[in-house]
Amino acid sequence: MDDRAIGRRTFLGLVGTGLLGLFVARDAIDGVRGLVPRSVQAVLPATSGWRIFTVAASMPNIAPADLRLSIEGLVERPSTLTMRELQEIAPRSQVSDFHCVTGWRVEDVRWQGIRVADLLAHVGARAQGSVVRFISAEEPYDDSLTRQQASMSDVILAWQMDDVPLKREHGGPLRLIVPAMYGYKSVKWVTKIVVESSVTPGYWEQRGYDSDAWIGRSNGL
Ligand SMILES: Nc1nc2c(c(=O)[nH]1)N[C@H]1C(S)=C(S)[C@@H](COP(=O)(O)O)O[C@H]1N2
Ligand SMILES: [Mo]
Repeated sequence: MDDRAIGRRTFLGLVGTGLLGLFVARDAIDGVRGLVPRSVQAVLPATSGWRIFTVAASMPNIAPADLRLSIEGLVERPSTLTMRELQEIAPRSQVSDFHCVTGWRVEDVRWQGIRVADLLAHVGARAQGSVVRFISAEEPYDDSLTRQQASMSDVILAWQMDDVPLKREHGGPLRLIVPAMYGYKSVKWVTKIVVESSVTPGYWEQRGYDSDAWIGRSNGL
């Protein structure tokens, strides 16, 4: 059985069994906060502390070998990179905590990926490019960081989590990680990056959340 089959069976299994109950539970919690729409699905894994969030009816299913990351906009060298090409640029490991704005967090997650700053240097991001937008294969999810935020040393595009290839439900093969900000900035299933000169409000910003999603300092709603 290949990875895709496992992924699909796991997902369908979750849909078939516990998801309805979880919808109800989450609607109750989010009703208090009054914001997270019903379209958001949360699947609760047994003990890990993670909740799996998606906004579309099904998760993208991209094998690592099929990944094509395009980087365009205000860059000297617009590029489409394979996973192998991406992994050869400047791989880096880090340990960081992950906080969702709805209150859960996971501590000491081990990530491997590439610093966004290194990737921007690789494609020659231009000085006028003051905003970096990350677009998910899961439409219509996207989010942006200022160039300065994107250049923080722990902002990475990750392909490995806790020593295994990033799982599909966590945004594999490639997701953004922004440890200093709430999880909604950490776009899963990233397939496109655009360097721009002004902000396009992201999926959650269009629904009222702060663009500067600093943990403990942003609106959190
Ligand atoms: N494409 C996509 N990325 C996403 C989301 C999503 O629904 N779709 N949810 C965000 C939110 S609110 C959080 S807290 C984290 C959750 O990561 P996880 O699903 O790996 O637990 O992913 C973020 N990135
Ligand atoms: Mo979140």
